[in-house]
Amino acid sequence: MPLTNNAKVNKNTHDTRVMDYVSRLRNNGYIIIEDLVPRLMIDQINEELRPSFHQTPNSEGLFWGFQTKRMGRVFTKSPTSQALATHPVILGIMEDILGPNCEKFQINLTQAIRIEPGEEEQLMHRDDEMFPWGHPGSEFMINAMWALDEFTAENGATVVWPRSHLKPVQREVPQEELVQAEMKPGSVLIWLGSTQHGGGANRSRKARTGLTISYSLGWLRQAENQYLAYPPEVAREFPEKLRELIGYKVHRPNLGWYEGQEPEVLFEGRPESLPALDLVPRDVELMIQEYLAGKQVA
Ligand SMILES: O=C(O)CCC(=O)C(=O)O
Ligand SMILES: [Fe+2]
Repeated sequence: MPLTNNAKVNKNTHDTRVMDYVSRLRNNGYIIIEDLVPRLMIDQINEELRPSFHQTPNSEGLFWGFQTKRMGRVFTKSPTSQALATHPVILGIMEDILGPNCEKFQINLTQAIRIEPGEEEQLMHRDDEMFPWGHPGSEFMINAMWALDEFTAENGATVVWPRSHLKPVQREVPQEELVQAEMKPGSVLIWLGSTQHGGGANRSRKARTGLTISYSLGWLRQAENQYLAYPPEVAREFPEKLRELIGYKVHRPNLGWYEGQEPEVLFEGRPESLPALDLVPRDVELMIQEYLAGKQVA
């Protein structure tokens, strides 16, 4: 008998705004939500990230570029960015699309991306290409790119191929179908893991900065190793929802435990030995109870 919770129903919040975003996202493969957070919050995030950007060398790779800076561990570098990750509209969208295929979705990575002048257009790709298992129609992950700067066609706004999530992946893409996510700071571009896109070329004189926070099914490996990025002594300071999203909560049944317990026990120190617990969903617990009761009667 499988211990997975197939009976799970969609826990959508039924927020009509979220439902409208979800339907556009499913149709077009991407959406832009204008001004989702105030400009002041973005100013604060930029301020917090300034020293880290200053220290970070350019990325080195044909895919990640040579005139681009990329930084992980963003929640420690910018505490204010934590609220972007747990924004209720974003979580509502993730719950609706990823929720039905996992017990809980998770954060896949954080990356602040600064495309410097002179950077070329990134290879068009799907973010879910790292998962070597095609499963058309079900999304593994979804990406949210928060504009920390003005995103313009000239400075490298993300290039998106609308509706490409409905087609096989291809590198030569029809230029006339591409759109660029021009948006103001505080707006967010969201695209499906199966939507083809890439960073734009920066033909301006100023850098373009964005913050990606992506989410994935809770039973997949995360791209950015969240437990190394945020070990228990760091994560214990985070809000509870964020700790859960980065993985300090078991994905039931039985994925991600520490000594058979919820990893959050580590926030209280490192106990020498602990009893292993059944970490299964309630319906599985009931099923086991019923099975054992039936055996006793027989
Ligand atoms: O920087 C961007 O606009 C997009 C970057 C991207 O898609 C990636 O690195 O996977
Ligand atoms: Fe990407």
